[in-house]
Amino acid sequence: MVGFPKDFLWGGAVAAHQLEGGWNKDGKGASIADVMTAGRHGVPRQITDGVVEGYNYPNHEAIDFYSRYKEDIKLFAEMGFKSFRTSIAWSRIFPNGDDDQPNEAGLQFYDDLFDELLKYDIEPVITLSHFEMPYHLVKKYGGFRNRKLIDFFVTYAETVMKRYKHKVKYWMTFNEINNQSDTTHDLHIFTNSGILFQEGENREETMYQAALYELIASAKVVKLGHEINPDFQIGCMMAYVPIYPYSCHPEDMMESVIAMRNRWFFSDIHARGEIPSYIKKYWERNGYDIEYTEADEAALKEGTVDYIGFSYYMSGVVSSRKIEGSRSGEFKHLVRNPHVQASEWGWQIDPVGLRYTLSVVYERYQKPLFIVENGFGARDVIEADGSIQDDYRIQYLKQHIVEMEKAINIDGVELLGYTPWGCIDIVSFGTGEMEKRYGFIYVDKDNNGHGSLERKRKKSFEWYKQVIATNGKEL
Ligand code: BGP
Repeated sequence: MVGFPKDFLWGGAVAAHQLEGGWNKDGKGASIADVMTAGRHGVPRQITDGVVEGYNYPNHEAIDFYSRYKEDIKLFAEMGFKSFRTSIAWSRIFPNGDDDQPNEAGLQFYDDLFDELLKYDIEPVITLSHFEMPYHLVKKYGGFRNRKLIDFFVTYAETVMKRYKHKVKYWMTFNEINNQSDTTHDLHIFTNSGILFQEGENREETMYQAALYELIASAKVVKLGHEINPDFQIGCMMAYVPIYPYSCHPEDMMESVIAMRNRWFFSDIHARGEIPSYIKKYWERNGYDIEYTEADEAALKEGTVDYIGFSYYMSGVVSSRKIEGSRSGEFKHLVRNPHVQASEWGWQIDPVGLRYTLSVVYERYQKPLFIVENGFGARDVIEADGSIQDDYRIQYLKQHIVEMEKAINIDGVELLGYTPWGCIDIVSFGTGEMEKRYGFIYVDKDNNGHGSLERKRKKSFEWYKQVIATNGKEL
């Protein structure tokens, strides 16, 4: 193994709503995440109409990072983190999203948080919106179905980029912006764009309009960020799931190309600065009336990203024909890949797919890449001696790091860093539960919200510390 670049940004990733807690402390307003219930045993999370008194929302307390961040950052520093990805909770800064002035207490919290990271030479890597739009923007404006959201997002981004321009260099705009392309999944359009579908409306047309407004907002923020500090590195953030063809049948190959294109058109716009012809054709063919102006197109062109950030967890398989056991939905016919294992949640474990994704995406955009999420969610068990032997997580991460190294040294990919997801146990996005754990650090809290919140190092803590100390040479 040749190894990693000397300044490779090894670290970990989280999101404000999944770990901070303090959901309404010091002036913070309710966000989208604060009105979502916990899922249970495969039942999807429900979206409540505002905060229902007495309901035990999983994200309200989370793991109380809001008051324990110094203790947690000390643990990240012990592992040797070079970077730490988290998000700024938009509604901590603008409680309603359309407030005339920002909330100073919210701004001060992130000043203190970034100072604590910089004390240990840990580079903050900041997501501007990680499914955390102020809930008021949903109720009053209808989320990103309303063009006004562009200005609200730009004002929020400008406020924090100016405030932290000497503390934060790496930014990204919308977390997994492409996850909303699956319009069969209410949660993703709600968390990404603040949209609650209305009876009888064309869900896909609404999604494309909202997504385009988000992409315009993102481009405006990239341009503005470079004016605030030319050293800023501002990226997009995609959920990349490579979709393989079920067979070498030409129609299966074409189906896999279409499936990936439909979800990756967001990064096409982020990286190239224009609406791709295949999407315009698709809108035309379906009679979608998507509103945008020449000024919007100019904004897209002027606001292309500096790097492509993305999450990688799994790969998928698609068939152009319905076959035994296939599942239809966002893509024509999804099929289980017989060559790979799957997690308890059905996520197909495919380390080689990460190398494939790195190569394909780098060739497509020729921009630096940043893996800002990767990890293995599991029900960790505390042994009789108090230890947590998460060898399965070490195995998963090791296999993916091996493929990353090949992408860099064989395929010539420029990779900025690697921040495994949930570096400390946090609330799962999909389930709203604690027991789908990703962390190097265990947190004593169960699905019912019971526990001391005590932190414990898992076996993977020492393993990852060694990986970082040897810059990826010792896995
Ligand atoms: C991604 C989100 C993260 C994180 C991750 C793991 O979609 O960007 O917020 O939650 O998924 O998902 P889960 O927590 O459902 O296992």
